[in-house]
Amino acid sequence: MKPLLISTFVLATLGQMSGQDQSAEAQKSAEAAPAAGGRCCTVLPIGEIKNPVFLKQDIDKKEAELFIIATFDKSNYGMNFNGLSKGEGGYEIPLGWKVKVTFCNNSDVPHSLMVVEADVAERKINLGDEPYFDGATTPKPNTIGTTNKIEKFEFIPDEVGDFSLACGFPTHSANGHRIFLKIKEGLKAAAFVKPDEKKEEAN
Ligand SMILES: [Cu+2]
Repeated sequence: MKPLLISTFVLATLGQMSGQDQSAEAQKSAEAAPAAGGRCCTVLPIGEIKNPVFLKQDIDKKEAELFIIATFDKSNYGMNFNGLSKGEGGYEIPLGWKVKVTFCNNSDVPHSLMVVEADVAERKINLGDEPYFDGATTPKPNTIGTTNKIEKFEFIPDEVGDFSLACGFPTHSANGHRIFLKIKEGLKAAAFVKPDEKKEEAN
């Protein structure tokens, strides 16, 4: 019985390896990603590489500037934005503000960024190429993705609700490559919220 068991195990292992070429590749690339803020440091304000700024805002002008980096670190196999994934953490933006996004992909794996409804981001395998708000996406988010390129876009959310800043590359968002975008009425300022700061920001 023993040799049979061994060969079955080997076959199973081999099958698994060939079937997972892509994710192994993704993982390898994620592991090869530079330290936080590394290759994408040019999208961050000068001097802020060690303590990166993910949000700047002008309350009088009602403008928020978001700096969002795909594969910021190794978490969630690199499928993270600014080190956050699975909708745990993200941005809160007051209704009607202008949102300016600077996006950079810090890995060789294609990633993109688009705004969709939170429940869609969580479930849908292919998010399509139409963002929820006009203009709220990198170019062709579900086909090209972007690799080592800085993309800028802006939009004005005109509806309150729970949205996601999600990676449009097929399967990524459902696998956690998304952070939240909450559009709120009566909010005085925009916020970048990490999971452990949730309570602090809730006011
Ligand atoms: Cu992605």
